[in-house]
Amino acid sequence: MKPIKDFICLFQEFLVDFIQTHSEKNQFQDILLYATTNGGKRTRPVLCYLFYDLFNQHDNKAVNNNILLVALSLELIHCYSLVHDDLPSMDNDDLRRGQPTVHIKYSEANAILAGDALQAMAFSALAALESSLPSNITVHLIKMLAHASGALGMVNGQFLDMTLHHNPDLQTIQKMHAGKTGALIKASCMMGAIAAELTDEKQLGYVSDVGGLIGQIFQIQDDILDITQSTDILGKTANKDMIQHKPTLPSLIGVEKAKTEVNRLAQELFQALSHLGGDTTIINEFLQNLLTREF
Ligand code: GRG
Repeated sequence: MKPIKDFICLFQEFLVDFIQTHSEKNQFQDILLYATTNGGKRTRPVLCYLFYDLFNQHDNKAVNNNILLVALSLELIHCYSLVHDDLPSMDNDDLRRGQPTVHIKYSEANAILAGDALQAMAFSALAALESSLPSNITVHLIKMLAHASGALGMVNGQFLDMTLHHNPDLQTIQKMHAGKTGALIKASCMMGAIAAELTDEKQLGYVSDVGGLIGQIFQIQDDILDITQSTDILGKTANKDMIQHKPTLPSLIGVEKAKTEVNRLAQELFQALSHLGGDTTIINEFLQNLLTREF
């Protein structure tokens, strides 16, 4: 397999090329490129690639077009969600990845349109798999992305977030997180495995467990970092949850207990990972890095 940083380089080139060939060369294309190439960590594409590589049985272990398309579909959905989340009617943020948010730089109407276009483009990326993957797998991937990103996944999580009352219980917060952040992260792991043509239900169940735990950890870390890290390092406004009186796990139980919860979930995660078999060294390393992330 290629080291993660090589995959990310290939992925960035592929993303730019896909956007340039799927939009007119005008200012709108510049906005789409701004929204997608302004320094994201590419966590979802990398997870997708790692799980693809773990289950890929073909001799050719090179990064191929198929996995780049699947990884791209996830990142396009993620970028659209960030552009819309930053809008004044949602989280109302001026800064993302250390730069002005899309609506600040290009206007609110353009940010809405860019999010819309990125969402549609994600499904074009998956539809392009038709010529090189069995059609049942292509349809499975399209259904999975629609489920994870739509009214049963990310959008519902965002709705719950926006309508949360002031004193939610832990269960409500967990449900909101599972939708808003967890659904797409879990889908990233699952879609990598499915693109590698994994069909064993038991194995897919383990991948789903691992993806679910990564999603939970990722969100709690995000909420801890919001409190403990500076705006400069985060690249987005720090202390946003407190300013907006948004209930999060660390605001409910305190930062130290939230860190203990991350450690507990991490142990569960590595336990679940051990069920997968195969060589999980690189996945382990990537997850260790994710656990100590600073932004
Ligand atoms: C607007 C439909 C709609 C959904 C928005 C993504 C989202 C749902 C809200 C963002 C709020 C937020 C900060 C969630 C925490 C987890 C998260 C998605 C963080 C951002 O993802 P990273 O850290 O971002 O992977 P980069 O910039 O690295 O791509």
